[in-house]
Amino acid sequence: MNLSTLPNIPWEDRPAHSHEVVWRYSANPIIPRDLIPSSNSIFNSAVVPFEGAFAGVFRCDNKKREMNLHAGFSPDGIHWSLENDPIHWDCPDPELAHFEHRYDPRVLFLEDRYYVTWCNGYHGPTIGIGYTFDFKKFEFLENALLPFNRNGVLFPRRINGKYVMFSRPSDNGHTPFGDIFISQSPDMVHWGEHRFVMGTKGGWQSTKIGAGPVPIETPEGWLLFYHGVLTSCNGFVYSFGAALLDLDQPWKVIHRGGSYLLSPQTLYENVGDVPNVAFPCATLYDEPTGRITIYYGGADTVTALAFAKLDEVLAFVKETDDK
Ligand code: BMA
Repeated sequence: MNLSTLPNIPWEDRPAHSHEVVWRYSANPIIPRDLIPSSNSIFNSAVVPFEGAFAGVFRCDNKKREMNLHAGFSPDGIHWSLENDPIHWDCPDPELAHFEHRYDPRVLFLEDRYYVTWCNGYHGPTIGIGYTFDFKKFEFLENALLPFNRNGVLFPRRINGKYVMFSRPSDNGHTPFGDIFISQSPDMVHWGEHRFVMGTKGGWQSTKIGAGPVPIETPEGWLLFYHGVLTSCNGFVYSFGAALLDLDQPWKVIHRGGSYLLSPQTLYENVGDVPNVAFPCATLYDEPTGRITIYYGGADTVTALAFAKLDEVLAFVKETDDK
């Protein structure tokens, strides 16, 4: 088996005093809200290895407070240059050019191209799917599902011949509920065979949950980082945890961590346009070392990094299992 090798991903060892399974980068946040002239905030964004370096799709809310997606490039995954103008999507059907909002992108390389999924405004939020080969020219494929839906996240390969995607049916507002489902497709356009994966639980994940980064394939199952929301006296609190799903039938949960892995506890997670949010949208994984780099949005304002080791996350979901 070929190991997926990414020796150049951002990395920092766990601080000596820390017992955390997921620990933060000491120089967080890596992307400030005003990195480009047009931005009010840059957060909940996704990155992939690209041409020996890194590329990504970034959620930038502009100074009109429109939510849109921008392409970006980085030599090291930490220092980013972002396009000041949003991505232009080529749409074969002009109906798809309808713009309400685009946010919370996920990106992955699948078969021969980089696919992007995001929360796309089409008479309410739903899941948009598009692709690019070079992060310069982007093609809109389809709205995968009916509104209202969010957190569309593709698996990085076909399973039993089909493309597979997580999503989280929702409402048209700041949804006070939400469980994770899977849908399947023969062609990336027509989606069906929907299956329930998992729902809310107590505490940090009691209001709603949603898939985070593209899942990581391990010999033991698909490792999914997902966000969980608690409703406090002061509003929603977004943390994230992890679960392990069956390789062939990924709607079957093998283990589900009972505690969060990271909850908003630092200034850049607690203070911003939406306080108390840590929202992961991407990971980079180096299989030989087991290193995982997690990209997450802080307080709907900035982009931050956290780190973990695969074996420790797997041990965590088993030891704290609350399936
Ligand atoms: C969700 C999404 C996320 C955001 C979160 C907290 O509904 O809009 O982009 O981070 O709310 O505001």
